[in-house]
Amino acid sequence: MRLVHAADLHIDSPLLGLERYEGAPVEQIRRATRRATENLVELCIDERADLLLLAGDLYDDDWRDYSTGLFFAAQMARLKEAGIPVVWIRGNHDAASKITRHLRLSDNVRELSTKRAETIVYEDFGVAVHGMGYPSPSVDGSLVEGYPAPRAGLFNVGLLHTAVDGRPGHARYAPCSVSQLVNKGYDYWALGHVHTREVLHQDPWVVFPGNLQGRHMRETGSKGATLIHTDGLKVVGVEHRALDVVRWLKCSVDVTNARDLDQVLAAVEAALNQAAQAADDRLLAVRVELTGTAPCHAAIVTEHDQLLAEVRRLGLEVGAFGAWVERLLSKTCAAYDRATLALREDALGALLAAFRELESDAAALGELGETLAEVRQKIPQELWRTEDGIAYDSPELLRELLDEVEAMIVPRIVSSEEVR
Ligand SMILES: [Mn+2]
Repeated sequence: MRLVHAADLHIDSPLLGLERYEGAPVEQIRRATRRATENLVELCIDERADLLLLAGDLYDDDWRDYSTGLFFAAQMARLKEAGIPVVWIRGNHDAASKITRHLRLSDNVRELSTKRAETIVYEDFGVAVHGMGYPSPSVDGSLVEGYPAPRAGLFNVGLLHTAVDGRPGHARYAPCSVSQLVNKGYDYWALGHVHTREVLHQDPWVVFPGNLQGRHMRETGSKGATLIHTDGLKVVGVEHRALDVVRWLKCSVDVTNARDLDQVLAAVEAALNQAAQAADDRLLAVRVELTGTAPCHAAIVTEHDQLLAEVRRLGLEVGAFGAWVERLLSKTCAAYDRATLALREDALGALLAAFRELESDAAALGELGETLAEVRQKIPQELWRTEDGIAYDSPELLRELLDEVEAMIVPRIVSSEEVR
């Protein structure tokens, strides 16, 4: 028997952080969650799955119109055509109280109650699915105790949307422990909610398949569904199948040997091609980070806009579908010896000495912070009054800023023959 387990489809979720620029593959990205859902249906059909399990958050939010529901209904009808049943529960994103529009789905699809845990038995292939959906977006108590006892002689599956005992970045809904799940006596726990794939226990299996399609830079890497192979009541294989159409990733490029921007671009091009290959030529959504002690550090810093446009141009050509370049971060250092330069008895030596003095002098740092606080009153609040806004009174942050400023100024002063 083959079961497919997916969760967190988030159909029609807007992928975040996508700045529009000329040539950017905006349309492919906009449809990504739908195309990943189509891939899920194709996986079920190709693998001749006996059952598709969907563990919540099928929809990202209340539908803007019926298009979202019609899309999903069409996919369910394809599975009906192939004779594949589907069982699903609601999660925090598509809780009963949240979704105001409704569409009837084909009769191969069953939704488990949001009032109490219940069981659906598939006699023809010997599976009992137990589960309960979210009536409202926040379910703070544990649901596991209310789940029915396993049915003897059947393969028992628990369908549950939960953060288990807590996962970073995920609201702590329907908390429970892994041992609680294991002790329930089911053969497989098909979980949803956490977007990173994770196998929490084997035999019995407790699995987060991860979401179907990454939605922003914190959801990098391969995304998809879990395919379960069983032999009677025994699980003989559990495998991840990639179904995403846009692959988010951070691409770090070491440009230690780059003497000019042409060489930087050659290194970026090679890295992007490698990344596209590793992603089986999917469309990439990529953050490029330049690292290393680069002889052309000054050009990287001063020509940032030009370099970003060039990297985006490279992105248009990479792999079969190209790459959308989210950001270009320059974390390179200048190839000069700070200690030697600081010993010089000229303006540059004095400047470096001043930087060093400032960094180690708490009172001077405080004064600098006060000066910057005055500047702060002249800039819009949203630039600093946020969680990752600039805290001018933090000595660590001021030291970091000084390092950045030094890395910007010094390479411009040191003549090219002095840069080693
Ligand atoms: Mn969720």
